[in-house]
Amino acid sequence: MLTIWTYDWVPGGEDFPRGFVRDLRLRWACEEAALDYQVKSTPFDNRGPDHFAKQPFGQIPFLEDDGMTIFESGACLLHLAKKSEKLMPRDPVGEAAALQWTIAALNSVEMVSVPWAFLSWSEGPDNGLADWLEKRLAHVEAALQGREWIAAGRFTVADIMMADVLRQMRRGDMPGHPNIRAYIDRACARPAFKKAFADQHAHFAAGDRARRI
Ligand SMILES: N[C@@H](CCC(=O)N[C@@H](CS)C(=O)NCC(=O)O)C(=O)O
Repeated sequence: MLTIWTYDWVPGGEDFPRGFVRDLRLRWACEEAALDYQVKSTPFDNRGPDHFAKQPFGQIPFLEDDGMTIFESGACLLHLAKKSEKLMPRDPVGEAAALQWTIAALNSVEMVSVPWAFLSWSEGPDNGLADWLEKRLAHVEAALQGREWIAAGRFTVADIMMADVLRQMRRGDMPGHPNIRAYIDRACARPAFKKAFADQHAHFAAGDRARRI
């Protein structure tokens, strides 16, 4: 049995960060691959040594599998991808394509989009990183031209990562990037995404109730 670890509760409303907390990536992958998993909680407020022993930054998600623990959502997704061909093609070309796009989502898009999002809160969307972000999005937009999914001609773990990184920006209808907008919509229409999304909301709603007691 796999165990996905997330916080017991997160602040904020229904729109954010709930539905965007990164345990969703792991839930989504397990749902896509029909892997047997459970979700456990670690305190959001008081992050103790047990938490830091498993995630040295005191963040979530992390994953337990058969006595071992792994952190970083990208590492967790690639670990899960080893378990199912549904997440990662087994031919070398398809596997390399899925691998490179999973890392590109993290290291070429999210490395810009997360700092841009943080700056957006204080300076608005047209902040000092907007040009850099636009350049990265333009390349993703071009890569998606004529493609349903980002790698290997089929849905893979790279789509979980790329679609989630892109949707995290919450840029409305993604002006100027119709391929990205349609790609996010396609990904979020998948039953596995919907289940993961609903389950995450239910998890944090239970956290709300527990705090009221
Ligand atoms: N690079 C990490 C980022 C994890 C991350 O940002 N987790 C957020 C929740 S989505 C978190 O724990 N935030 C609280 C904090 O940073 O203290 C990953 O992909 O797993």
